[in-house]
Amino acid sequence: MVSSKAPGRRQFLRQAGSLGLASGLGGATLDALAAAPGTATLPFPNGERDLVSGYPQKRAMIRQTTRPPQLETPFQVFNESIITPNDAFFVRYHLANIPTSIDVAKYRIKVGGLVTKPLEISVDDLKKNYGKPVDIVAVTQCSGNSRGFFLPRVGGGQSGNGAMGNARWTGIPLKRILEKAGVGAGARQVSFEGLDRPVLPATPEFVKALDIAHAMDGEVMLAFAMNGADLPMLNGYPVRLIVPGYYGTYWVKHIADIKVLDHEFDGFWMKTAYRIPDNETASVEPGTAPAKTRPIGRYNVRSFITSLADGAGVQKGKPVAVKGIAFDGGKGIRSVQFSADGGKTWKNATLGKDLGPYSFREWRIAFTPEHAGAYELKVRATNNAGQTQPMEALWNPAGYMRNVVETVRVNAA
Ligand SMILES: Nc1nc2c(c(=O)[nH]1)N[C@H]1C(S)=C(S)[C@@H](COP(=O)(O)O)O[C@H]1N2
Ligand SMILES: [Mo]
Repeated sequence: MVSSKAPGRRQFLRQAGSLGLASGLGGATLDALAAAPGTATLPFPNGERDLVSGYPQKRAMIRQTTRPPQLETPFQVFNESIITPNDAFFVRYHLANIPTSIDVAKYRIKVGGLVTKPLEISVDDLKKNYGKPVDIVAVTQCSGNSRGFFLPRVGGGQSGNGAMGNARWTGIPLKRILEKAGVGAGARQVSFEGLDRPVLPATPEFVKALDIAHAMDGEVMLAFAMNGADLPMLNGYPVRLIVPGYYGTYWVKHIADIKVLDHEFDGFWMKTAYRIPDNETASVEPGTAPAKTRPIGRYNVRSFITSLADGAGVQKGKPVAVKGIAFDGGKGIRSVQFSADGGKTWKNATLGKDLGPYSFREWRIAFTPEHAGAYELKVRATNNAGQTQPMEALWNPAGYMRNVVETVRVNAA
């Protein structure tokens, strides 16, 4: 949870207005735009962060890094709505040379490699010539979401739980595009690259790849809208890849190059980075290294209490309406259980509206603290495959795929 000296709404509006942030990044440097008006404290040692207003198309966000911009969503946003608003959606980049304005008239998505008919697709083309656009509600979650909670601590961005978001994406299934291009026999993978570039030539470009069958599954898509609006610049304007159920690393932003390959792609961001222990739980004994790794894949099951912050006070004898969110990698959430006694006993929560298997699922339950004192509230979700969250956190050296029953402590008086 975030305890913040957040700037008031009025102050934020004044700052945003004076900087003229309505469209694009306007050539100003991002660091100049984003003054540091407040602080947020993530609940682990060294969790102090700037809470920054002024990033284009963004409300006050928790800044993890400046160059490239990495912004985390303040956790209370997840209690406001099951869909994460575009202006609160987290931002993650690897390379500092990111696009700050894009001329859509000139923008093209190149489709090449092992295809019979290479394509150059404009945004207009994509919207008009590839059939009826489809909608999917899907969570984007960074592999390193919640990394700051790993014990022993691990290197990398020390995120709280806000490197995730849930949006309604509109676009064209990649399958239709690859079919039009004509995938050659012997195709193994498809690689994806955006418009961002490294600052130094020695840094590998950010290129990701999916197996051909996955790329053609009809769900992976090129999205041009997010929650009914253009994508914010920092979330991949004008078009990004959507890979439902898979960690955010595959959701390439400002997509520019799609290549069908006759081999397994072996670039840095597949072969070296974003790999997990190659076993069922994607984990190893804390402090040890895995013998074998594989590329990161689908989300595990997670659930959170969003309506109560750790350390909150509640009233003895008075029912508290507790709510939160749950999600998984695409099987869908079957049930959510809640415990008010540190996990000794559990009750089923009521699930909210089903927005599809890739969406956040809301849950609710009433809890009455009968006596004064400390309560350890826990939440545990189970998906339709019977997978759930462990009581003890799983560990891996990269701090990916945080997986544990989450706890919120409250005091009744
Ligand atoms: N072009 C580009 N796309 C990218 C990245 C990047 O560095 N460059 N980072 C990926 C990672 S690791 C994540 S978690 C998601 C984050 O998406 P968001 O910034 O819209 O929240 O974008 C993915 N797509
Ligand atoms: Mo990520």
